[in-house]
Amino acid sequence: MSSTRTQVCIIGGGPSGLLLSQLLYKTGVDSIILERQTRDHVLSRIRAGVIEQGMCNLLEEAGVSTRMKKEGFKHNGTLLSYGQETFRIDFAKHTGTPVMVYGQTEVTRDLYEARENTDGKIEFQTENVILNKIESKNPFVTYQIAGQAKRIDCDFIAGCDGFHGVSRKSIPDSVRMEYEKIYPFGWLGLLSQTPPVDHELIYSNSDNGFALCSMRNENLSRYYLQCAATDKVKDWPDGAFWAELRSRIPQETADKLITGPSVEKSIAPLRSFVTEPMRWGTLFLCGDAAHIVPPTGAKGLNTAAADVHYLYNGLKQFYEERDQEGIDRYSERALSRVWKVQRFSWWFSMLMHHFPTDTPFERKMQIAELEFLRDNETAQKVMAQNYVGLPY
Ligand code: RFL
Ligand code: PHB
Repeated sequence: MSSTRTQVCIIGGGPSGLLLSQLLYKTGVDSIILERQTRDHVLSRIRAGVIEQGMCNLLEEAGVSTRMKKEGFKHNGTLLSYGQETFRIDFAKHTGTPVMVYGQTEVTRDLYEARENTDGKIEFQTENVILNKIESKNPFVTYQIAGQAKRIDCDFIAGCDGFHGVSRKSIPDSVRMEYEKIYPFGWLGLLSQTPPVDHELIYSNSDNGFALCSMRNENLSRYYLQCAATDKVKDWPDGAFWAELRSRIPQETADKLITGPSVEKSIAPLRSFVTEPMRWGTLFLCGDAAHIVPPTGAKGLNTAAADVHYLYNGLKQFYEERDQEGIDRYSERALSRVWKVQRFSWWFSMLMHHFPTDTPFERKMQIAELEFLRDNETAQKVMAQNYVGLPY
């Protein structure tokens, strides 16, 4: 078995793992990333599109914000619609802070390039990753690449391997608490090389269900439809998608919609999930490995970045000052913010979707809440503060 040593072994080469590795590199801490897939596979996943200011700052600190600043779009508000009614939540007025529209795929590409330019160590196509002795001072990770057994000894392990990874399950069942809510529908996403229907995002609650009009750039649009949890992509040819989208947005907007062939289409389930604690011995969970939010409000990637912020600062404090306070309080700090973001994503999801069990009363409640939000500046401010991102 070939073996090596690093300070922090990072499981997962998605945005959490890459950002943590790049920030650690900047502060002189050595890490190795183990990624189950190929680089191309990771970069083929179309996911989040909205980045909070806090994450933008972290990307800047990591030295990977040049392209985002050039090609990303600052949004100072978002539109909410129900029936034929549309109103705007003004981020600039209520918080003084915009959000950045720049795809997760691009963030990940920038991070891979930065790691490659600085001789970052990333092992792709790792199999059978096992976390060993995580409760001791001498943890190690074993894995295989193309059948060859390998071992990494380290000080700490960062579990950045997403919802289906191995890290979370390495925390004993007896200490791990999991909180979950499954929503009885999914989101069908479509990417098309067409100009966005509006210069801002539109979240729409219609009689036919939820729809979202989003974008990546002037000629790349991302649209979503609430769909049945059992639907398959093949059930939704492009024509059916566009017709359904038109029926779920106000007529004025539907009239402006420019359609075209899809370049990607996928269905994501909706789930709220949190695991506690986020640290066990030398293992620290980060991002989707520890929690999932429904995408309403675009918080998945941003919450992953907030975890990276707390963990990176804790590790920096440990290596630079030999002070354990940051790592000892990592789980508590991260979870305090995670639960607030869970609340916002849950609230916004409940407000905007149709639930199969909804009675006409629940529908009336949604409309009353949307009208309250439309007319009440304080409610708009609360929404804006959550949408642009809670402080770290
Ligand atoms: P990721 O991106 O899932 O990356 C984890 C990485 O770990 C690898 N991995 C392993 N590597 C080694 N050994 C193992 N045993 C491993 N098991 C897994 C995986 O291959 C992967 O590369 O987690 P990370 O880095 O924490 O980043 C989190 C974000 O990706 C996530 O929060 C968001 O993308 C969530 N999300 C969305 N968020 C939004 O804000 N807006 C969206 O529109 C949006 N759409 C989505 C999404 C998540 C989706 N998933 C997870 C199914 C759409 C989908 C389909
Ligand atoms: C996206 O553009 O993919 C996106 C934007 C906002 C969301 C979810 C997804 O709330």
